[in-house]
Amino acid sequence: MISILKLVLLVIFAPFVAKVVFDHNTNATANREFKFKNIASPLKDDSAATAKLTLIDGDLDQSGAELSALTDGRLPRDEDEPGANVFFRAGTSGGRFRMDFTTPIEIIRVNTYSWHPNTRGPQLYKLYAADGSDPKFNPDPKRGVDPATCGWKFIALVSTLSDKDEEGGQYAASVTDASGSLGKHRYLLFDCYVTELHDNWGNTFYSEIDVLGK
Ligand SMILES: [Ca+2]
Repeated sequence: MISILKLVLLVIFAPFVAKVVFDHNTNATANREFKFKNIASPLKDDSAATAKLTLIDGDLDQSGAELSALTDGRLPRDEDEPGANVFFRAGTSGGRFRMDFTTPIEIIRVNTYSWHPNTRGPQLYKLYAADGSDPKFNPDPKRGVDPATCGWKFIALVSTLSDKDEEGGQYAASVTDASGSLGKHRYLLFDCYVTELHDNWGNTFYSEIDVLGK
């Protein structure tokens, strides 16, 4: 009896921990279809396709694409195609952007795809979500403001970085939850970081973001 109660309490009060997995195609195996061994290729008609993207902080690189390229279902055709990827300006330390579904939706999965032959291939970002109902909700928290203090829920730290030298290629990261749902949210916040500080080329070439709703 006691153990059942304990279990129930554990389930009720268990901290929310999302599951993050990622897949990597080396430069030799990268392909135009973004076909991976364990993660599905990008979709055209997912919930992100009709979402509105807004820059919150940081500067996008002028040689890169507009934020809308992240959700248009179109993929870069080459390993170094700036105009088909979204990335923060060279020499800066990333930034933040928001995805708005207009109305709360049950989110099952968030997939992010990137492609570059070296240090701008891997991904490093924090993912937050919000339904917008918190009276303290700030839709535009700039760097220096912890989104968790203004109505956002921290979902996951996504890092595809490894100790191996081989950094370039295609990456797919996938965020899910063991319960089957990441929750009901209207907004996602992507807080993007550079993958290295050795030079000015650490901002990821993000190619596509897919959001699977219920
Ligand atoms: Ca898509």
